[in-house]
Amino acid sequence: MPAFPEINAIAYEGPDSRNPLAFRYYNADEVVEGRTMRDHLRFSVVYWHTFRNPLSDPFGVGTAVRPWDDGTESVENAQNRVRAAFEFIEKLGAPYYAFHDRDVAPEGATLSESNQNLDAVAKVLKEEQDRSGIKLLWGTANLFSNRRYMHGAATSCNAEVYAYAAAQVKKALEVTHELGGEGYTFWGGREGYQCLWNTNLERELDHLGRFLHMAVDYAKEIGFTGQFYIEPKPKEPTKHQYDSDAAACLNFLRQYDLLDHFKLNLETNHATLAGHTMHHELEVAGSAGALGSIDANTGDVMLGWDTDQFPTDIYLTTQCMHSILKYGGLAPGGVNFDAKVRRESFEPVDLFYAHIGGMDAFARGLKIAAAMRADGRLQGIVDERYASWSDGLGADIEAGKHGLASLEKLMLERGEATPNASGRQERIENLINEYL
Ligand code: XLS
Ligand code: NI
Ligand code: NI
Repeated sequence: MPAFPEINAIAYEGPDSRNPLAFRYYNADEVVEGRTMRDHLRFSVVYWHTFRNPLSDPFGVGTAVRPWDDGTESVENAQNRVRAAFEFIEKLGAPYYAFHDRDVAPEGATLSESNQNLDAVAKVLKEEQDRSGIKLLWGTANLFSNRRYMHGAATSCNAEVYAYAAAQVKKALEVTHELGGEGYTFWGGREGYQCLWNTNLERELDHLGRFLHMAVDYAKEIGFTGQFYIEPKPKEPTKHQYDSDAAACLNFLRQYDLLDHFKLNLETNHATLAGHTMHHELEVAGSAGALGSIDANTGDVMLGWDTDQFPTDIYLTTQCMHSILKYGGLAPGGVNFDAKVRRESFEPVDLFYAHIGGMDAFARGLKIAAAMRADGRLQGIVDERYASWSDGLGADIEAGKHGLASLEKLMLERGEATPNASGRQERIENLINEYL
């Protein structure tokens, strides 16, 4: 029995379409800057929000209606859910998905039972991948929901919990590898602190560094060559998470000699929780050569938490795609919709509306960013702003031909530095609006 019997494959119908179950901008085969939209955007559906989130909140129970799900924690239900999930992803036309170990399979009474459950469900994931051609963007382990992880996992004060987390990551890596996963993500669920008085910060960070090295070593051992990611987030559920933003992650990776093995998976709502824009995070990661993948969502300006809404703001998606094109694209990463429908949007069809909207918003962002780059006016303003670095003095400084003394000598002769270029912010902001 199909899970979505009334819904056919979502087609591209163009901007004039009034069909809410069609794409108006995402045209998978359309070529932009020499690559298809499919290959630029590499859309991915997340298993946790789309198939496991009951749409509860701290004040109320779940509201989601999911006719294919019998509500039990049985392996059989988990296997049936996989078939529903792949029907959804296939009808949507997204080439990828992502999961946590505990989203796809129920946790058992012991670690070995949990591993067996995961194997039983991974078998169906593999069948469905082979049947549909849908691929795994990245896998991850849920090291935050279970009670044992109350103090964190790789930064827990309890060595036995650390060992359990290591075992869980080992298994999740094996399953990700078996399923041909193109990446593996570490999001620091509870890796942080609630209270500094009881926390040995130095020790916790050392443990985390060691943990990630163990994952890198084990990946090598089993021949997993996918990309490792760290996903920054400043807080929630902890008061402070160690991977607080892109800059903090880069510093951590550098300190523990992990930068060769990791890139960043940036999430919009995490950026804003950190007091940054997504644009900022993308530029920080991109300029360090560490832009890996994105968790595409958005927050709500009126709500201060990780609301994980679907992105529909064209200005935001244009900023994202402009930075992504600038730094050479996302592959093997992708645009992963780590987003959930609102609690009031409880019907199955809402999952389609949500993803279609996000995909169209990113397709538009891509086209606008590509048009801005082709037209070159923005780049022209930036080039002009930095013109003094292209030859003469600036080029000599960049080439390392100067020290403080030679620069002092020069400026004593010249007497004053003259401002030579306006920032042109307002002109640029007007220019961007021309494309929208
Ligand atoms: C939570 C994170 C999480 C990661 C995967 O805020 O976004 O969903 O993406 O563990
Ligand atoms: Ni995320
Ligand atoms: Ni999040």
